[in-house]
Amino acid sequence: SKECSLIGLWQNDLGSEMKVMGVSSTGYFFGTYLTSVTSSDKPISESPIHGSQQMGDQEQLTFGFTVAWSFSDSTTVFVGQCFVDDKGKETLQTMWLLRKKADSRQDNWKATLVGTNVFTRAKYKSP
Ligand code: B9F
Repeated sequence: SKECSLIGLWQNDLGSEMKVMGVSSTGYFFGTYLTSVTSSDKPISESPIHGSQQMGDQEQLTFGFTVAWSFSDSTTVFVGQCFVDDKGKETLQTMWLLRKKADSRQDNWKATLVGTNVFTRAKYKSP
């Protein structure tokens, strides 16, 4: 059937990789996120993700998760929905908000970025 599970390795349109390692009976899930892009000088490293998914309709489930970047002081939240096409191909349509650390309250207005990402399943690559 056309069920969607978040568990596994996903790659988005930027080339970032998300690995969902487990989903609990309450819909809590966790894993790691390796972004392909950054704009800081610091090297990129894997960051933990923590999320929540609806446990009902597995075909078009909605979810959200947070990435607290391990290599910077910013945080991104994603919300999305899984869609499965006729051939069983799963896509995750998401929107994200990235909160940068503002140095002062006067800089608060420019501290949030917004965007979209589409994720599809990736093959596991050996390290
Ligand atoms: O690039 C971000 C970062 C934070 C402080 C310096 C660099 C952290 C990684 C964010 C990755 C985003 C994209 N990757 C992805 O898969 S999350 C949404 C996009 N989807 C740049 C300067 C200050 C803030 C951002 Fe920074």
